[in-house]
Amino acid sequence: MSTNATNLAANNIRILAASMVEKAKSGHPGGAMGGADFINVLYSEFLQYDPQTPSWIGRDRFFLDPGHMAPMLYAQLALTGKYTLDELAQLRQWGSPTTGHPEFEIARGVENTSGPLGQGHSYAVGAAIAAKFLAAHTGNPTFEKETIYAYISDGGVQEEISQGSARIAGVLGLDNLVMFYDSNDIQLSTETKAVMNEDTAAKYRALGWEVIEINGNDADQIRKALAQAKAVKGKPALIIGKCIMGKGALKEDGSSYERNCKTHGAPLGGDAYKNTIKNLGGDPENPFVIFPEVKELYAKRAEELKKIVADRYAEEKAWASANADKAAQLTEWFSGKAPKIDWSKVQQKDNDATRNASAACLSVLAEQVPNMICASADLSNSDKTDGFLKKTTAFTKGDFSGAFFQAGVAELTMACCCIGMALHGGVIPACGTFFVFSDYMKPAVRMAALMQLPVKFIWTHDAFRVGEDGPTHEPVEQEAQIRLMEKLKNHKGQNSMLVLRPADAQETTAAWKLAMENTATPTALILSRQNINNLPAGNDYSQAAKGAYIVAGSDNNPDVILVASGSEVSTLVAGAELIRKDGKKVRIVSVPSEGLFRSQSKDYQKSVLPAGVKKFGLTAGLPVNLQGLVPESEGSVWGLESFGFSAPYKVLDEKLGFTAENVYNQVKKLF
Ligand SMILES: Cc1ncc(C[n+]2csc(CCOP(=O)(O)OP(=O)(O)O)c2C)c(N)n1
Ligand SMILES: [Mg+2]
Repeated sequence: MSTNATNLAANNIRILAASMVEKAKSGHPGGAMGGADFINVLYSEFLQYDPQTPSWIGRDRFFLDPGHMAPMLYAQLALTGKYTLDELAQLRQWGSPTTGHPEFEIARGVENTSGPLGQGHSYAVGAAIAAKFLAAHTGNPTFEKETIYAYISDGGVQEEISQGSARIAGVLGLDNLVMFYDSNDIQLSTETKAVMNEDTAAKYRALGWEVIEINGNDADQIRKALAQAKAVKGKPALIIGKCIMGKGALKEDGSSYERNCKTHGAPLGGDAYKNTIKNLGGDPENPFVIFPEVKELYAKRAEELKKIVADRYAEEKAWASANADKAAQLTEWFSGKAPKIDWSKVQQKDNDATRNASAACLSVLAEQVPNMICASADLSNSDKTDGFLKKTTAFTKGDFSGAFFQAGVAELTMACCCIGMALHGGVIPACGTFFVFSDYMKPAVRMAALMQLPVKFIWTHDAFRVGEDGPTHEPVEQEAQIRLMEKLKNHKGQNSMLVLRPADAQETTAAWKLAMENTATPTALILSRQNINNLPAGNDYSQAAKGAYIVAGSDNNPDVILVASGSEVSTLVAGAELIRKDGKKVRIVSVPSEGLFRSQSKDYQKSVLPAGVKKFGLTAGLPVNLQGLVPESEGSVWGLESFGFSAPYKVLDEKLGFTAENVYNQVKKLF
């Protein structure tokens, strides 16, 4: 590789990145300019992808963690033809594909949305797990050859999630993972030394990584380090590149503008910009240009890739013809279509806790969905993901023949790894923990929703009825928080998430069916720890698919409609008995998902909850959970207004008013 052309290409990336930000009058030039040498060597010499088929399943994947370095990625992808120069010039503008931070779009070579620091490189860990899983479960040699690259910066290393991701990558010996750390000693508001003085290399070595330290602006050292990192066996590799923030930048007086916090998040500005572009060999009046030598460099790489990809396709084809069934299955897995499941195989016990009912579903899913991966953050026997685990084995270093991912006590790491698996494609990830700890996962859930990834979140111990553990473990406001994601629309105009809180064991099967059929967004299942009485006999559970429905045994022309989700529905059923004794007719509505219900026709919504009929809602969360369904003018909602208290749950039910008697008393007040 000609060093001149390589360095020229890196400068070309710097020119484009600085110019995008200058034109947008907003953005982050400094980091992008520092990282240009690495990304350029990676794309011009190492990354294996098919320029014609960006979705090729065996491609290497590049996960960017610091999304603020978007201009670096866009400039790089312009050199490989995925963005036009005009598109670069439209950075951060309405309707432009060059959004402020990169947004997941495989066709353009953007493997993940990034912005919240720390998450991006954790997706890479999940993707590396998915590749190992697919290699073990299909035998297709292409997955053995795939390398997952991650790019992390000081901010990502400082984020706590880096500890969890590095631990997992080390424990599982993910030698298909190569991470570059852009260590430029500068961050947004300070130099890094003001906030970190750890020995990062020693830290990652202690976590089981191979660590290589280089000058991150030296193409030759980058090249050698990448070759060395790719060859490492049995552990992930970290290349720590000392990079120069704002490399090549000059101030308006012509002095150096390198290693300066000011270049982190603002245009270089005026004469500083002009001096910088000239210094890098560009024309400030016409900066959106790809130099002929750089075009040639990438044309040459495109030719090399043709050969590389042709060989890989031939290898995949040979495997496919020798393994026709598996090949057909693999195509199905990567189609993203919902798997075919025989739900009649699920055996539910009467009056069971919905977490147990979920285990019954997971047990069948483990048998019937061979590309499903289930995870737990050290609670598998309590969140009942062990229903899945009992049918398989957990991943260990060198053995990915099972399908369970023990994430350890690291909920955000677990969620991000599952997102990474979904981004990789070919697998269906699910993960479980206590609902109260969904708080530790929320930033990842939001990203899964933004990226429209069908990750399944299993949250058990759904209410104050975890009583003995006390208020630290009692979810109260969590349901209200997560249901906000049902109200938020994604870019396709769909509810950004499906959130289901089933009312009994059978409704849990219906909820899992909806979760598995939902390939468009993440799904949450909110499940009880305690046993719940079955809904009345004859209940038509298929109606759960409408988000809310009239429970069997309801009276026609009701005087009052009782509304709840989850275990509170059975409390309403008990309360209805008392209300009927007063000669009133009662309807009970189970609402596993208000979001789904609001997506039904207005006629259906009105038929279930007609206006003008008195209503009463019961929720073990904040009253707001049901206030959209029970207008103040028509009734009242009984909910929880505090963190909860420590006591056995039956005592809490009494003290907090979650009893048939209180339902009766509250409804009586409406008349
Ligand atoms: C979770 C999260 N917290 C805060 C930010 C805001 N932020 C963006 S970049 C940055 C500093 C990053 O420093 P570094 O990673 O070293 O990038 P560099 O300045 O070197 O480009 C911060 C705090 C963010 N994007 N994500
Ligand atoms: Mg930095």
